[in-house]
Order: sequence, then structure tokens, then C-alpha cells
Amino acid sequence: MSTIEVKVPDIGDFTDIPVIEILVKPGDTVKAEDSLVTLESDKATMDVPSPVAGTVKEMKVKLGDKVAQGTLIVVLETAEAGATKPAAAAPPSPSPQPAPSPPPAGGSVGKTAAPASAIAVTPAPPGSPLASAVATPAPSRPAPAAAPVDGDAFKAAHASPSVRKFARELGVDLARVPGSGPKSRIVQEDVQSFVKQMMTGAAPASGAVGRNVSGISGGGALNLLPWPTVDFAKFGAIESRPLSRIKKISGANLARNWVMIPHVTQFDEADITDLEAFRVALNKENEQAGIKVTMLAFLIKASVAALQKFPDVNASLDGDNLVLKRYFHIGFAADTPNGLVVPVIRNADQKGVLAIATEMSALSAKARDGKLGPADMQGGCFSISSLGGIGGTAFTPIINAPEVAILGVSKSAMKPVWDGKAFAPRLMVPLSLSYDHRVIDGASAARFTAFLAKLLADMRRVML
Ligand code: CAO
Repeated sequence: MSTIEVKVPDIGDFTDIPVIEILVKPGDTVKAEDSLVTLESDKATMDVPSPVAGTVKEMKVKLGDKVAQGTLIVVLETAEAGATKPAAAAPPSPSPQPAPSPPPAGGSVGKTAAPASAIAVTPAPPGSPLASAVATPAPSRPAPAAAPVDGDAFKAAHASPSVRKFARELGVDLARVPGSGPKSRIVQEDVQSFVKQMMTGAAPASGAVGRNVSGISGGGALNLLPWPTVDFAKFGAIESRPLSRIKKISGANLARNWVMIPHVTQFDEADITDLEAFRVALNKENEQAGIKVTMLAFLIKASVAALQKFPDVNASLDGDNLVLKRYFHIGFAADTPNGLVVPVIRNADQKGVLAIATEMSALSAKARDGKLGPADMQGGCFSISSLGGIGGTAFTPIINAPEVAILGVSKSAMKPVWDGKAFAPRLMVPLSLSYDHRVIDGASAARFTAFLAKLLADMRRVML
């Protein structure tokens, strides 16, 4: 075992070059060519590589120290014979400084501000599984982060060669990573937190969307702060459990829909006293046949009638156009052990309540078994999310893009309702309609839910 002293190699005429990153610490094992420290001149950022394999015995520089050719950086312990003399590191690998970039729109928000062309949340093309359902099992798992879009953007990012290598290994486009180092330099932690944000769907979205489905293309980055990185174990015992594939896909979709659609939720109540009595009677009649009609089947039928009366709710935005659908495919959120999925009942306008109930029960079973195919979840026009079987008085569901509205249903309860002369006990079901305010005005939404409530109070009206 011998020791060698690693010194700054010939870096030209530069002196007083600051050490901007320390990449190793005493006790670390390094291979020949592994980066030890990063230096930054006015013109370039460069990593100083280790000349040999060994173990770091002592660091001779610290962050911010100014160095020049010959400055001692690290003492290494190495098994290599003949490595007893001081060694100059191999020539460093420089990387160019980026051209100064314009300040982010809306003023600077400090060193964590994303560049103007930062992280893009690219919607899946309409019709693809990701676009048409909150969660659709895709054939392959989603990439953790966007792949580099072009080599030039990658080169222009301000990062040391080791950080570039790290980003390349993870498939991260450095042009999309906000740098938190001096002069907005991207450090390893920035790449790590970017990947974490992409995985959790929390990455800040930019207007650089692939297609103007949302109508906000070119809207600029949100300039959000990076997701907080906390060492939870410091505060108590923890267990880390990977998210299911469905959760990862639906999480990314929900996050996109939440940030890109201006949601408003309209609350209402429907008197389902008579409908519930009818449902119970119907289920008694169909006991032998094994068909169970749930309130959701009636809600689907009533929603179709409301969509027929309010065609703007049965629509999708396509840039400056509203695409009005002449078909009525209704999605319903189903809770499965692996996460939320939204199977679709096709042509619900052409089906009776019994047929809808039977299909819903088959699709729910398929969903629970994880056997839904992409075709089972595509083409939805409007979604219903019912938590009525569980509880709650209201909630604000997230719109399932590219749809423009979603109906939330909470638990029905007996309430005293004034009938003009006295209070009467009525079974009331809470409705929560979240709608895209770019497409639907508040008055239309209120009319839609009032009409829906009227239909549920007397389902005969569905036939009118
Ligand atoms: N009020 C009161 N009771 C209700 C009700 C309501 N609005 N809706 C359903 N119920 C009752 C049903 O009548 C049934 O009672 P019985 O067994 O006594 O008849 C019980 O609750 C269970 O209903 P269900 O859940 O089996 O049937 P459903 O048609 O209401 O729902 C499905 C089916 C697939 C939607 C449901 O299983 C499910 O997954 N719900 C969760 C959806 C979800 O997670 N939404 C949130 C999305 S956002 O994260």
C-alpha cells in the first residue's frame, strides 16, 4: 500500500480557480478517471479525475478554495506499485459555460428558478391510453424523466462533467433541470430532486406542451420551488414503499390535469327517496338473475340525459375548438388494490339501467383483478366518481382530461326537507360537479346539476 498526492494538472494559464464541487470524501474508493473535484473558470467547468484507483485518505481542498496548476487536492492510498511519487491528475475534462439565459418570465424567483424552457409536462396524445383515462396500464413503465430532447440543449446546461454523466445515466435532459448552484449551476442533488419530482408527478409544468390540447401552450414555466427533500428517518422510524405502476401513471395524469385545467366545483343535492325505493324493489325482482343495480347505474343513465341537454359538457378542448361528441361513453372511477382506474361504459345512451349495472359489475371485477385492457378505458366523454358507498358529504374530483367535467357522488342521507308546508324526511344524495371553467360557465354548471337532480328525483324525466 502506498500513498500518492494528486495535484491539479496543467489547466493552462488559469490561476485562482475556485473549487465548486467536492465529489469524494475520506474513505471513498475511487477508480482511475473517477472525478475528484470540480473547478470552474470563467470559460469552463472541469472535473479533476483520479490518475489511479485507490482510497481517499485525505482531502487537501475544500469548497470555495482557489487553486492553480500543482495545487495538492487529495491524498490517495493505492495498492499500485510505483505510485509513491506525487502525481498530477490527468488533464481535466472541460465543459462549456452556457450562454447567459434570459431571466424567467415574471421576474427572478431566486436561484431555484427554472429556465424559461424548463420542465415540460407533455400530455399523451389524445386517444392514447394515458390521455383517455386517469390510469391506464401502459405496455411499458413510464420513463422516470424526459429523455434529452436535443444534444445542444444538453451541452448548454451548466453542469460539471460528473453531473452530466449522472444525468445521462438517468436519461435526464439537463436543459430541464433548474440549477441551485452558483450561477445556476446544476449539481447532483438538482438532478436527483428533478427525477423525484417527475416520479411523483410534482415536477413544475411548463407551457412547452406537445400539443395544444389544454389551450395553454406557450404559457411559460410555473417557476415552482423544487420539491422539498427531507431525510424523514431523522425524525423517526420510516418504511419506504414503491408506488404501484397504476399509482405512478394516474398520479402523473392527475397532477397534469390539476395544474392545467382551471377547476371549479359546483355542489348540489338530489332527492333520491323514490329512486332508492325503486332500486331496492328492482334488486328484489332481479335477485334470481343475480343482477344488482347500484345507484351509480342510475347516475350514469341520468348523466347521459343531462349531457344530451347540455352538449358543451360532453366535449373536449382542442386548441381554440370545442369538440362536441355525439356519442355518450361514461367512465366511472373504480377503486382497486393497485390504485384508481376509470373503465368506460360505451354508448350508455343506448343501454338500459340493468345492462349498465351488469356491465359495470363486470368491468369493476376486471379492474380489481388488474385485467382491464386499454380499450376498456378509452374514449370516455364524462366521468363519475362515487364515494357514496364509503361516506363523506362532498369532495372536489379532478377532471379526467381531455374531458371537461366530472361528477362526484357522496353518501346519501335522510334529511328534513321543507315541502312548502312541513319538513319531510327525504333521502338526499350530494353531488359535486368539477368543471373546466374555460369551457363551462358557472351558470351552465349550476343548470346542469339542477337538471341532474331533477332527473334523479323523478327518473321518468329521462325518457322525455
Ligand atoms: N349513498 C349511500 N349509499 C351508497 C351510495 C350513495 N351515494 N352509493 C352506493 N351506496 C351503497 C350501495 O347501495 C351499496 O350498499 P348495499 O350493498 O347495501 O346495496 C354499498 O354502498 C356499496 O356500493 P358499491 O360500492 O358496491 O357500488 P357502487 O355502484 O356505488 O360503486 C364502484 C361501484 C366501482 C364505483 C365502487 O366499488 C368504487 O370503486 N368506488 C370508489 C370510487 C373512487 O375511488 N372514487 C374516488 C376517485 S378520486 O380518488
